[in-house]
Order: sequence, then C-alpha cells, then structure tokens
Amino acid sequence: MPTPSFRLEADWNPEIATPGQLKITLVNTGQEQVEGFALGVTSLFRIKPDSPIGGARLLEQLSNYHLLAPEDGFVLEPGGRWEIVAKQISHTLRHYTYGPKSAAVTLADGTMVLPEIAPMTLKGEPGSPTIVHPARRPLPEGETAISVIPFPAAVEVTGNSVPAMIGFGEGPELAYNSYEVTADLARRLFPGETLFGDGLPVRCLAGARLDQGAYEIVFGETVTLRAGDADGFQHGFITLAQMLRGAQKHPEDFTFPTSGTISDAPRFDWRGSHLDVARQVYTTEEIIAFLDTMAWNKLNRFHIHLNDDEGWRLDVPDYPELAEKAAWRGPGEILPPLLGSPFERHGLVYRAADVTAMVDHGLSLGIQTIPEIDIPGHCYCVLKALPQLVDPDETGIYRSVQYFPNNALNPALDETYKFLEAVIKTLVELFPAKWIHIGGDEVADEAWAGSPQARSLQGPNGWQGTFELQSHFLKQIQSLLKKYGKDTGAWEEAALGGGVDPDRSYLVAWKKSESGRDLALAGYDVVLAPAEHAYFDMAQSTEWWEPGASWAGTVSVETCYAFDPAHDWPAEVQDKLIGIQSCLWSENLANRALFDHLTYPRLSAIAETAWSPRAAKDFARFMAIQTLMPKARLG
Ligand code: TNX
Repeated sequence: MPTPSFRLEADWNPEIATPGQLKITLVNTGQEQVEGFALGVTSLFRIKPDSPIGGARLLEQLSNYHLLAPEDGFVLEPGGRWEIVAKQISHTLRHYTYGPKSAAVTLADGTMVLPEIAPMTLKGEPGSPTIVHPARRPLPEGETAISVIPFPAAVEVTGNSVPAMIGFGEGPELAYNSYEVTADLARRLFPGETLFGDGLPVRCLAGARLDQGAYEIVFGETVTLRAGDADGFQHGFITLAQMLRGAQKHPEDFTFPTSGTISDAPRFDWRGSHLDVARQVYTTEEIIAFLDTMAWNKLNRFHIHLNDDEGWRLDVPDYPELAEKAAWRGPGEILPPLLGSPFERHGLVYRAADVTAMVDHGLSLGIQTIPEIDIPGHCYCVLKALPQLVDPDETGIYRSVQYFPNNALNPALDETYKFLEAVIKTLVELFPAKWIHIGGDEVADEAWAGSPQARSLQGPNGWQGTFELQSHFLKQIQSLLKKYGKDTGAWEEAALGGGVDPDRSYLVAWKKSESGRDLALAGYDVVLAPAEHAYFDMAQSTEWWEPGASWAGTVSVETCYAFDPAHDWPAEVQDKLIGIQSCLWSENLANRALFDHLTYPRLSAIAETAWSPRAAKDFARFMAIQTLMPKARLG
C-alpha cells in the first residue's frame, strides 16, 4: 500500500478582507484518496475562533496551534486540494515566517503523516525565503584604520606592521589568565586561525587606577597593555586580536598600529543580551556558543528567559512536574506542538549541571547570567502542570496577548508562594549574579477577576484593579529575593499599579524609548531595550521574504545602530540608566538558520552602542568591520 503524502501551502492576501485573507491548502501528493482526516498546524497566526472558516471546522486551538478538519464526507483525491479560507485573522501577516511552521495530518486510522510545508506566499506571488547577510562596505576615507567593534573610546594611533600572532610578553598572573581565556575564545570562534601564540610579546601592567573593564594599549618598540582587572585585560586582548584579524583579512582598509595609544572603557556597566529559551529549545552547548560571540563583542550580561506559556526550562527538584510536563510539547502533552515544534514529544529542561556549565562559562568570559522566571503572567504551562496553583472556584476565561487562556499565577493562593519559594531557592543556588528577573510583563487586564480568592483580597486597603494586585504580588516576591540578598529585575510593567519598590531593583523598558525615561523619573534603575531598536525578532525590512515579526516596525542594522540611549532624558535622571540590552524572542526561530541572520551583526550594533561614547559611533565604519565579527552557527 503506497504511503500517503501531502504538501501544505499557505497564502496571505491583504487585499481581501481586513486585515487580510489566509488561504491554507492541503495537496494530496500521494496515490490514494483520503478522508476522515484532520490537520494540525503551528504558526504565528491565529484564526479567530468563532469566525466562519471556509472549507473547514476548527476542532482545537491553543494560541497559534490549530487543529482543522474538512466538512464531513469530504474526500481528498490524489492530486486534489483541500482549501481552507479564513478571513478573520488575529493580525496582519507581514512576513513568510508568520505562516505554517510545522504540521501533521492525522488519518482516519490515527496514523500521522508530516506534510511538506511550502513557505507562505503573498498574494500568490512566487518567491522563496532569502537570507542576505549585510554586505561589507569599504572603510570610508579618513576613518581610523583599526577593525575594532565596539569601537574604543579614544584612539590615537599611526603606523602599520602586522605581527604573526599576539603573544604574552610579561605581566601578572591575572593578565596571563586573561590572555589564555581570550586565546581559547578566539580558537573556538575562529577555528583554523591562529591569532594568539608566539608573536608580538604584549607587556602587561596591572594599573589599579583603571575602572572595571577599562584598559589602555600603548604601541611603540613594544606593546604595553594596562588594565585594572581581568575584564580589562580580556578586553585589551580582544581589541588586539580584532585589529590583527582585520589587518590580515582586509589589509586595504585596516592596520595594526606601531605607535600611539588606545584608551578604552565601557560607556555602560550593563551591556546585555537576552535570549528566549522557552519558545524554542537551545542546548547548553548552543548557549555557550552564543556566550562566546557575546564576549567577543565585550557584552557582559546574559539575560536568560527561562519560562513562558509555551515551555518551562529549569529543573526545580521540589516540583518534578515542571521537568516532566511543563518542559514538553507534543500530541497528548499538556502543550500541543507550538511555534514550529515537531508533532512528537519535544522539549528540554536544564538540570543543575547544565546551568552551572553555562553560568561558569559566562563568568570565565566576564559575563554574568541573569535568570528570568516570568511571573505572574506567561505561566500557562506551569498552571497546566501544577493544577494546585489554580483557584478551584475560578470562573471565566481571560486571554493573554498571545491568546493563552488563564495564564497568570494567583496572588491569593498560599500554594503560589510555596511554589515560588522553591523556584527562587533553586535560582539562588544556581545563579550567582546579584539579580533575579521576575518578568511581570503582559498580564491580562482581566486576570484574577474570576477568582473568588483573589477577589477576597479586595477591599478598602486591598487591591483595586489587576495591576494593584500585581504590584502587591511582585512586592512580596521582591521581599523574598531581598531575604536571599538578591536584587529584583523585571519588565517595565512591574511599575504599574504601585509597582515594585525602586530600591534594589531595575526595570527593562521595552515598549518605547520614552518609557525608560518615565521609569527613571519614577525612581527606577533602568535597562533600555526598546523593541524598535533592540528586538532582534523584528524583521530587518518590510520585504515579505525577510524573516521575523513586525509589531514594533522593522529593525534594520542601521535602525538598530541608530539607537541613542537616553538622548531625551533630563540630566538629573541620567544616572538611572544602568545600560542597554538586546532581546531575542524566539517565536520565529523555528528554523535554526534564522538565528544568525536575526542576531548578527545587530548584536554588534547594540554592543557598540553599549560600549562606545556616542561621539565615537560611526555607522559607515561599523559596516566595514561587521563582517569580521563571529556568529554562533547553531545547529
Ligand atoms: C513581547 S517584550 C513580549 C514577549 C514576546 C515579544 C515578541 C516582553 C516583555 N514580552 O512575550 O515574545 O513581545 O516580540
């Protein structure tokens, strides 16, 4: 009996209906007719559940997972097409990556067949995904000819003599350790190249007067590197190696100087990068590869988003249900396949040893890892895995922006705090950084309105609205963190309804550049990550075949580079800005090949904004150097 086979096509037409018409077609590419089947699809669109759908019935839906079936009695002949037409879609689809990401046809006898998936087209126009890496541009005339990203604060150099390698001349053990760490890093990032070894002997001096991470290089008869700490020496060696690589690979543009000075120090303490490891799965090795590329960009804060509605990634020994259930998607699991995950049990959980491996790797490179547990919202899979965290008398359904039903932890239940005590204990044991990020974003307005226990907290001195109750909840978690000596990080919504206590906390402003200013005026320390500049999941142009999302517009390399933190902040709150970070939300990263395209060189653009003084930034120079920067090459 020949095996059935199918192809799944999708097309978006914004000219029919508002915001547009989605047509999904299942083509029977096999030799037999089929009937009594159903189609499961994961994507980034959502068909409005109660809307009429041409040619199909919606059997199940969770967020953007759909299970669709044809009308009763429908027979799909060999070569035949089953067309599903939906005219009420959650939002405008702007890029092919919004379309089907994974799918399965379940036949009448229960067998599952995986269709070939064609990338979603626009108005039927032919085309296919293209990944075009931004090209290198020649270094403009008159630019300082050194290939360093982020560009140093002060550079006065001349001459050119390219050494074979960067060697260690003499100096304290601290400096030698940094030399070895940087040499190993370079070997991992650029296999087959020898940047460090017998060659130019760099003389290292420990200069106590230099700030953390700062360094100074003096070129002359010998090369002297002065720094006050391990970070500073590492930064200096990276700068030397970057100059060497540039001079080797593009001698027409770049030199390795023979005289003069580079004096360098970071603009911001917090030079961060966030990664969402909940929506997609990243192995410890992949995270380590990403950390390596961060280090080469002199970034020093890794914000790891460990849970979301679509998955929980941290093993908490007191709650084994998290590792057994909440970390997995697939048929018959508490979560269906989502966002491109395959139609089989699929997931990942980090055990203590995995966390220690990534945290220690980061620390060896001067990167602190800040764990995020996103509460009280974004907890759909937690509440499914731990039903004791739900008020048994809760009524009604509220939905998150991503359309998950009832996904917020309940601030009125003792079980909630017992659970969070266990989670925080695990975090404290595994993550040495002084901050723990507790999320606080995107809680649905109606959360808790249907919970009698939550409502019982209401009263003259109790909460009035959702965000007052959120504030009450987050403050309790903040006190718990203080007990462990930890500071609290959260997304900007943690300032709503009275907020968290500004003392010993920082908030990440993500909605607009201006929202950070308001938080600073309210007394918070702020990390800026405005989506319009710093969200790497945003597509880089309006082109249909460019991957990514677009709710915050498009973020080209130039737009990302143009980010000018706090330019509109009053002088008296400038010291509230502790730094900036990028965010890589992974809904669109089902395909590993997209990771590098979405991340690089925008990671370097953020790094330069985080490190270099405003006046030292120059986009044309950046474009001449960016191709020398490493990629993680996952998968
Ligand atoms: C908003 S930014 C979110 C995330 C999504 C992201 C997609 C933030 C705190 N919440 O849940 O992944 O948009 O760009």
